[in-house]
Amino acid sequence: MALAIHFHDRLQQPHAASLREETLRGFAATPKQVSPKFFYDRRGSELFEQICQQPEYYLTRTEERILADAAGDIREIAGPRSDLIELGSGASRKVRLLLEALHPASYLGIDISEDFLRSSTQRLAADYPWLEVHAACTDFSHELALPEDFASEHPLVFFPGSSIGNFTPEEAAALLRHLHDVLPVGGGLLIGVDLVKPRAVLEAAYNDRAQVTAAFNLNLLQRIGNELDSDIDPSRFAHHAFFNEAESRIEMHLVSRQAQDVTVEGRCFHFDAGESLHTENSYKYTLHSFAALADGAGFDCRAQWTDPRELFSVHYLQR
Ligand code: AVJ
Repeated sequence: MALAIHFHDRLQQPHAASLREETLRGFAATPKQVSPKFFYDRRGSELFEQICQQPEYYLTRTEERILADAAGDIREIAGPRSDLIELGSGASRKVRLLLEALHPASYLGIDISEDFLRSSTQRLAADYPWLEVHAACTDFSHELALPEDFASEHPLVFFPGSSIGNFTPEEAAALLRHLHDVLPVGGGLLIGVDLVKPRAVLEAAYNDRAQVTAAFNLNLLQRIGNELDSDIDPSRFAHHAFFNEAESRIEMHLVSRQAQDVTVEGRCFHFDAGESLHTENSYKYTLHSFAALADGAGFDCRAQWTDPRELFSVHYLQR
């Protein structure tokens, strides 16, 4: 049997070019920074899957539990749906619960990591022969362009994993507003959002004992070394992650272990000893603060689910 994946190359982004431009711009900025979207080359996507299995990283496990428990509710409140669109689909594990609960006719996975997207959508197509599977490799952080032959009257967008946390609240509001505007009336958004909690629990999740998160963070430098003309040496940097309570976000940094000069694409950048390269923000919301954000973007907040410890939340928003 042929597994027909509709792969929408047309939507592809010029990755190499944007990595080059954004790295040069970020290294020249004060403080130095690079966008977390560049974590996800193949190795980075694999490391992220490993992070999700670490005992300290409660997010994935808890979200899966919430979705499994809420599947019946979700079917009642959000279903029936003809098309399911997943943003940041990664390994596409959690969406299986929704595919089984909602039984949509088609699925569109959108992710920035191309080969990861290909293999995970292929597995979905193999496991769900009744499902029409589409894949689009694109950076949806600026604009969500849907393939033309994916016109959908009853779409449900699934945005799991608290990936919305990578955006500042202002950017998150703009992204939600954009999603609201591209959805037809009645269209739904099911979104996973990590919650504020005691510092020790948050910081442990981003400083796992097996140091997978450290490897994930440092892999960004490896990627810069692999894909760009650069002499950057990851062993000269250290992983640093902490909760910035005033901003309600985990921050991840790569701290220069020594004073050093790094060359990228013919340009030289100086790092002082202890100077940091800011690689990620992961914002944490309360049930109330997220509902207010969604409401401000024009959505109708129809339902929220959480776990007994209120570690994580899933929200159903409707246009
Ligand atoms: C995919 C953005 C939700 O912020 O928890 C995991 C990425 N970074 N460990 C998160 C991540 C470090 C993750 N998100």
